[in-house]
Amino acid sequence: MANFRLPSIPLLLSIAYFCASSICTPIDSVAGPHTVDDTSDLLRRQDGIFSVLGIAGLGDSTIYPRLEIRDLEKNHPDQWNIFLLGLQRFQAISQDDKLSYFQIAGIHGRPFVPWDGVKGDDYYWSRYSGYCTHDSNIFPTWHRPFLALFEEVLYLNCRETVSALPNGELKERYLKALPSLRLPYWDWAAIPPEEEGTLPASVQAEFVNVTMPNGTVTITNPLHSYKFHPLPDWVSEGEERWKEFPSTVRGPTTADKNAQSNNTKAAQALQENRSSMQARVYNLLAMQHSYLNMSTKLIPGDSMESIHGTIHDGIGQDGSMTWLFYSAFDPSFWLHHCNVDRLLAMWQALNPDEWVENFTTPSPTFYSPANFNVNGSTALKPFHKDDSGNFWTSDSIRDHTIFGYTYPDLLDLPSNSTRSFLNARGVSTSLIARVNALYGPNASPLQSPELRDPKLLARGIATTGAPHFAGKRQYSLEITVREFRDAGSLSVYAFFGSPKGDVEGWVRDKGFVGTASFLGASKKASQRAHSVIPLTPALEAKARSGDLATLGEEDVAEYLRNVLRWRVVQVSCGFSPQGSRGWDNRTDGVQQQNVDLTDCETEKAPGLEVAVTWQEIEPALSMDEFPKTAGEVKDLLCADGNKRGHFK
Ligand SMILES: *[C@@H]1O[C@H](CO)[C@@H](O)[C@H](O)[C@H]1NC(C)=O
Ligand SMILES: *[C@@H]1O[C@H](CO)[C@@H](O)[C@H](O)[C@H]1NC(C)=O
Ligand SMILES: *[C@@H]1O[C@H](CO)[C@@H](O)[C@H](O)[C@H]1NC(C)=O
Ligand SMILES: *[C@@H]1O[C@H](CO)[C@@H](O)[C@H](O)[C@H]1NC(C)=O
Ligand SMILES: *[C@@H]1O[C@H](CO)[C@@H](O)[C@H](O)[C@H]1NC(C)=O
Ligand SMILES: *[C@@H]1O[C@H](CO)[C@@H](O)[C@H](O)[C@H]1NC(C)=O
Ligand SMILES: *[C@@H]1O[C@H](CO)[C@@H](O)[C@H](O)[C@H]1NC(C)=O
Ligand SMILES: *[C@@H]1O[C@H](CO)[C@@H](O)[C@H](O)[C@H]1NC(C)=O
Ligand SMILES: *[C@@H]1O[C@H](CO)[C@@H](O)[C@H](O)[C@H]1NC(C)=O
Ligand SMILES: [Cu+2]
Repeated sequence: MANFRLPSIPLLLSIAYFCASSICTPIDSVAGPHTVDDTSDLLRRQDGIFSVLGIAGLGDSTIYPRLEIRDLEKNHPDQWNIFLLGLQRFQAISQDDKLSYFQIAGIHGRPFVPWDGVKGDDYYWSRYSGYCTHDSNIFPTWHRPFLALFEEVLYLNCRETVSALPNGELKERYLKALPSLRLPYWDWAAIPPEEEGTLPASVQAEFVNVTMPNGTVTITNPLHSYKFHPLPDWVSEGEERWKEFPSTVRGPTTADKNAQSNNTKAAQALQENRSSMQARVYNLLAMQHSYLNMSTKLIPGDSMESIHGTIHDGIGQDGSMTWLFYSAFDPSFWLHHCNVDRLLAMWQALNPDEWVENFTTPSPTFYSPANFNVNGSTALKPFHKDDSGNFWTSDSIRDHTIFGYTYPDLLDLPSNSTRSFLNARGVSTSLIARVNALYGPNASPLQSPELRDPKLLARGIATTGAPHFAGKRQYSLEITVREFRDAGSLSVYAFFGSPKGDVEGWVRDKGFVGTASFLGASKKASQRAHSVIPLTPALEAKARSGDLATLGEEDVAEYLRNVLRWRVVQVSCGFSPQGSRGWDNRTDGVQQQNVDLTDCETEKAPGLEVAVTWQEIEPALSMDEFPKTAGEVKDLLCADGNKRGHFK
């Protein structure tokens, strides 16, 4: 890696150099005097190729952990303050600048323009896609250098913010805190700390307090939204509201420029669905040992991509995060994807021999056509690895620590080698215990170790979402759709018993079992996509309460035939100003937002298939073990081409 690194220059000097580049647009509370010196390394990198090196490329290659956002806020207040101030500064940079928040976020979806000079090939799709890779086994790996780029430029902004402070005690403290600052992750699957919800308050608040040399200053919270400056003239897909929204929005209250975020709505959705997400994360880490199957929703069964899509939908609530094209502008995108990268790193440590292999990815991107063959050495564009124009590949980012970060879950594992691949046997034992503690059937609330207390641990056991496998069976509701992009997201809800009322109240319905979402994306391309709603925890609860005689497959089949109901909800196909007031009930189980559907080119839930599968499981006998799958996944109930919302 040494040849990729910039020369190590003393911090203050490098700040001055950094300042010379045009990315130093002064902004309100953190503005300071800047000197101009066009020999800046960063300026050079900006004009030529920007090699994505992560924070490790900025002169100090020490590996520090990315922390959970609540841990950062509570236990590392100096880093927390610097993070907020640096993010505020980053967001204020002119949208004309290659290293602006706008342009870096814009790599993912809109505005569909080249970044760092990496052109799309000259085919149709470049006009309808960003660079982000979905529907692919390189979905998890493409986002790794993307995050490293964001983290590096965020860090540069943090560094500049600190350097602009007047000399004094606080500046000294911030200078000390800076080197260990990394992008935080948001763990949306773990049981949140007591008195906190799944969506951290710090992500919802419109304003936030930061400590400045003159005392506490209240600033606009850069985690709440990104405010476009100016708002681009989006070419929207029949959705005029994007041309109006002045900032990113979650659960937009209107379809015009007055739209506000309804973070309460997003927080509720995430809260009510959390235990289902815990079970999905647990099943993926504990029992999915194939890289391909883990990575993409194109393979039957649950996947990182599917799980991640459900969270996009949960926080988006038909706002920015719900749409691939606009999602990366919402600051929560970075916290969410940081967690996805963390889950990938954990999965890798648990399955060190599994990795990207040849695959044909059906969905085109800005730089790749439909049915593109990818493998471990496929370039992850537009992320340059060096000044000669080489790109990062899945193989070359396999070890995440090259970018100067790791995750707390991977620290102090039995093997003390942090840079090389971890010894499978040694690592697993300890990492398995950590995964069990966070996501397993006896999980405890998310806390930094020093905050753990027995009261909270006891609460964790009562609110767990992961299966115990007492019945030695895993039951899953497998959902397949032929995604029609351009038509927003599809969500499938499962219940024991028919849900009451309208969709808003469904997650609080006493029979609610779980939900799975498929993200909306670009036009026309369509393929079969898969997701899973775990049924085992809910069935185990029914067996405990006596409603279900046994967890054997005959009893379960009979029970589910009688009680299982599903509903399919389509969001974002146009926008109804009256919100979700206009849902109609269809006999086929598809609930449709009651809006003009002329922009949607396909039928309403194409190719929907719903099935219950089961598999034998050997339960874990200790915290150092995972449950093991035994034998094939078998079908229990199927409803192919039958969209009535139940099996009977
Ligand atoms: C502290 O300084 C900032 C500008 O750096 C200013 O916006 C803020 O009002 C000041 N706060 C107090 C309490 O003086
Ligand atoms: C900021 O701090 C002030 C004074 O401590 C407090 O009144 C206010 O509620 C805080 N604001 C936020 C957004 O936390
Ligand atoms: C926000 O969402 C909540 C929960 O869905 C709802 O009760 C509330 O009325 C909404 N607020 C606004 C301003 O739309
Ligand atoms: C991956 O998924 C495919 C399709 O469902 C299945 O046939 C295969 O057994 C799975 N592989 C593993 C290792 O789980
Ligand atoms: C949870 O439920 C809400 C409905 O309240 C839904 O919009 C959302 O997609 C679901 N999933 C998540 C992860 O929040
Ligand atoms: C991937 O395809 C290449 C040829 O395109 C072949 O040489 C290689 O063996 C394949 N690898 C796997 C794992 O199938
Ligand atoms: C890997 O994929 C790239 C395109 O994504 C292709 O050019 C290359 O030939 C592939 N390599 C192998 C060994 O298949
Ligand atoms: C860590 O590694 C070093 C050398 O790589 C070795 O000397 C040391 O004993 C190891 N420590 C532990 C606790 O394994
Ligand atoms: C839809 O069904 C629910 C109960 O299942 C009922 O309360 C509601 O009025 C129905 N809505 C319409 C528009 O028919
Ligand atoms: Cu995403």
